[in-house]
Amino acid sequence: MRVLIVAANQEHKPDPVVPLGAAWVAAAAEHAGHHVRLFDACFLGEQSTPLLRREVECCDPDVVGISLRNIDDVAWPRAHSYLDDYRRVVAAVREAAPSALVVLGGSAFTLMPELFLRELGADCGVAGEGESAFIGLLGEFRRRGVASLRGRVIQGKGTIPGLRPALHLLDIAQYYRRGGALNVQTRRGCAFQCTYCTYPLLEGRDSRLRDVGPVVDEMLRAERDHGARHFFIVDNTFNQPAAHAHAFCEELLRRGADVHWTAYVSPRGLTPELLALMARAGCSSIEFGTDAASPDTLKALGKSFGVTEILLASAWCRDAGIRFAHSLILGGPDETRESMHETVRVIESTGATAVFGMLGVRLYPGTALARRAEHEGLIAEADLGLEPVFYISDAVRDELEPFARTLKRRHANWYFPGLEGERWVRYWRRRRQHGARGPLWEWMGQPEVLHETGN
Ligand code: B12
Repeated sequence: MRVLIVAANQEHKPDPVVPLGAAWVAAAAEHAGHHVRLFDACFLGEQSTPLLRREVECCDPDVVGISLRNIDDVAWPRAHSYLDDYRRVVAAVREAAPSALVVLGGSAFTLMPELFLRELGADCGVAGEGESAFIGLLGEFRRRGVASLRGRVIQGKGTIPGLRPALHLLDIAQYYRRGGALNVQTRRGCAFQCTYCTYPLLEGRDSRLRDVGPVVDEMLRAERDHGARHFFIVDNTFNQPAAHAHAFCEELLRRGADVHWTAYVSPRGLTPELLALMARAGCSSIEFGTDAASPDTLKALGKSFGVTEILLASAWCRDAGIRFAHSLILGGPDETRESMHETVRVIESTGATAVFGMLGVRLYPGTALARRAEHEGLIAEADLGLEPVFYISDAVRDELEPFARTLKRRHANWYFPGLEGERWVRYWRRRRQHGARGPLWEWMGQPEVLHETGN
């Protein structure tokens, strides 16, 4: 069959990111013998809708799979929703190919599948891991047509051994030039119990590891074909299980890979030995999903580590020469003025290269925090819709934004997505044009950067 995969994401903040999920699903369909094309909206701006319409008209697909990555940017108090973009995508597809089967998938879709199906008027969708499920769905469509699929949400589970993301269908060179890194996945699954977090809902709780050989092959192939030497490891937690992280680093060293990479790391179970090994294997920076650094808020967020681990992990990064960022959630459950100040004091003391501050917590159905919000009378879990609703502790509601603005003035390397204008974007774009690679926050604290961005 003729299959068109549409990667609908157009967000460029903090960087344009390769639509890896769409590329995996496209690879699965190719592997099953279908004729596959991939339409990527990322760099097309306002032209994307007419171009998509033309693409659909000309390739006349039997099935159009649309990958929805983000629902919104989670950036209180100025959260931006991507829903209108998605409406335009589906409308263009429907107009140009009225009889094609329209299938939704991706992380945004997985979080609220029924709502997306209804809101966008698609035929059906795959929630979760897409590869095997999408092929199964194509088979069913071929055998029985649309009737048995209409309105269905299929729970995806399982990938195809040996499959590689279909990067040849994407403009990888442009992603590397404008995004500064390519992305790679070494494992799926999250067993942590953070009360607000969607990762177990998206990826499942059980850990599925890729063989490290093919992962490193993928990186070296990107280097050979596109000169790419900077990578972002998209694993929700790179160092769980630690043995896999060790194996990945050993493989990079064994193959003599001369690459730089960034990963999400948890302070939980981290050791100075692993950090030193990561540094030798090219890890240049780490993002910690720290969230808070006061015992009460860490507990309310269900974090699996304490303040001591945060301080140790930071000190070990400094020793290993790895730049590191702490990502914080201020104003979430059980937050008080005291706990907020405590978090800030601890994080200031870590000497982090950068700090990202999210304000309040976006609520998702299926999380412990959504149940708590219902219990507290904020909103019924069933009423959580596509427009973002944030949990903000009453004790700090009024002072949250002014406090964050004070922090932003005090620290030029603290970044609050909900409070930023276009200053950093302009600066980052300039750096990329001059060939800067890797995450741009790696430079955030440096004097010349502060000067240039007008802090
Ligand atoms: C790594 C990551 C990042 C990195 C990306 C780095 C990089 N170079 O790639 C960084 C830090 C830059 C980042 C930024 C942002 N992120 Co982010 N990120 C993630 C994370 C942890 C993994 C994404 C990933 O690559 N997964 C691996 C791929 C292979 O999986 P996948 O895309 O889900 O695809 C699978 C399935 O979804 C499905 N599928 C996908 N497409 C399709 C299509 C069809 C037809 C089918 C059938 C199936 C299917 O099959 C695929 C393979 O199994 C997810 C959370 C998570 N655990 O998924 C959040 C996540 C995607 N991010 C999210 C958000 C909000 C953002 C930001 C907007 C935050 C911000 N304000 O800055 C930005 C947007 C950036 C952008 N340009 O779009 C949200 C999106 C949901 C939401 N609330 O809207 C997520 C889900 C986290 C969350 N809060 O729940 N992110």
